[in-house]
Amino acid sequence: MLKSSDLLWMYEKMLLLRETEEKAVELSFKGEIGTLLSGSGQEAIPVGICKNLLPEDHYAPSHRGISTVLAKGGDPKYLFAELFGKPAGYCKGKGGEMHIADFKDGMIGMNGIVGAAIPIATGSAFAQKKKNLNTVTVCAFGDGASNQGVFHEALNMASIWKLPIVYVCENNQYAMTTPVSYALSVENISDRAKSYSIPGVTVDGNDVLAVYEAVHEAVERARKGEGPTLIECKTYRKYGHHAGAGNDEQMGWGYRPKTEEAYWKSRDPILLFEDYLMAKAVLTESKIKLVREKVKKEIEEAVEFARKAENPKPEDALEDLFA
Ligand SMILES: Cc1ncc(C[n+]2csc(CCOP(=O)(O)OP(=O)(O)O)c2C)c(N)n1
Repeated sequence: MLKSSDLLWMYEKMLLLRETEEKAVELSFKGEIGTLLSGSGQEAIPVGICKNLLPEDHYAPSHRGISTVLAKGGDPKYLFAELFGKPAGYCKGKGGEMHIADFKDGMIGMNGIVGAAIPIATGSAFAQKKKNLNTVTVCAFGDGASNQGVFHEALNMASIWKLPIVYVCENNQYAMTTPVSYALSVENISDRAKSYSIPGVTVDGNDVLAVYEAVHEAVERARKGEGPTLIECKTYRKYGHHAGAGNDEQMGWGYRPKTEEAYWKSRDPILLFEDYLMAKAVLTESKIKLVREKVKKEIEEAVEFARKAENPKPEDALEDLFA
């Protein structure tokens, strides 16, 4: 049972993630950072996931949503430093927006190759089981990634070995410009769980509490040694495939019906949660204002930290390389 303090933690985290995504889009338009794949609009998923995780649990987010690092306990200062390509960043500025890892917080890494995090996360769960750690790994990926071969191989292996892993599909309805309705052989991505004899569930990915509850059950199952679960979260990305400079509109890609965009805009996960918390008297108008201001300030300070951080040295360019 979640307490008011838990609900407020989730609300503030969602705002922190949103503010980060929106700030990154703004910086990209200004040319201060490069183009990015934004997870704005999908915040309920990483927050619903991470509320269930301990610091020592592992989380492998998808390539979309730089801000997911913050849900697992990351610091916006080092995140923005990474986006600015500065040595103070999580990966010394060499990972950039799609390859952030923060092992200290159990963030085992984003991945620019669609689906590639799925076997990596499965390996993490295998190690956790072999070492009897009683920890779990959560792996998030898109609908497109669930059509990759590694998805099927990994789920099969995780099932036969009863690995402590939760697969979370962030079904935002499109893989670049391909609608999921075209690319999927089954009605729901969670239907695929049947083939691997594991539980599969579809939830409203814009409802942070629905995500939290589904992941809660799956994490408990994993900790008890009962193996993996596949959770599909139906959601929508606020922007096109690319956000900021070089976005889909600038590329001339128009593929999402305006009525569809308007429908999902009306189901913004933060506003839905705000309405719920107001109805439960956990939030008030004045508290909302305070939290929003606090989060904005934290992000402004993080951006300032990143701007002022030392630039990389040319002689360090070849460090950290291996082949
Ligand atoms: C193996 C591979 N193929 C193609 C790409 C190009 N690509 C980058 S993101 C993307 C779409 C991925 O869609 P999905 O898995 O649904 O995630 P979403 O971006 O919608 O969150 C593609 C095809 C890639 N990065 N890696």
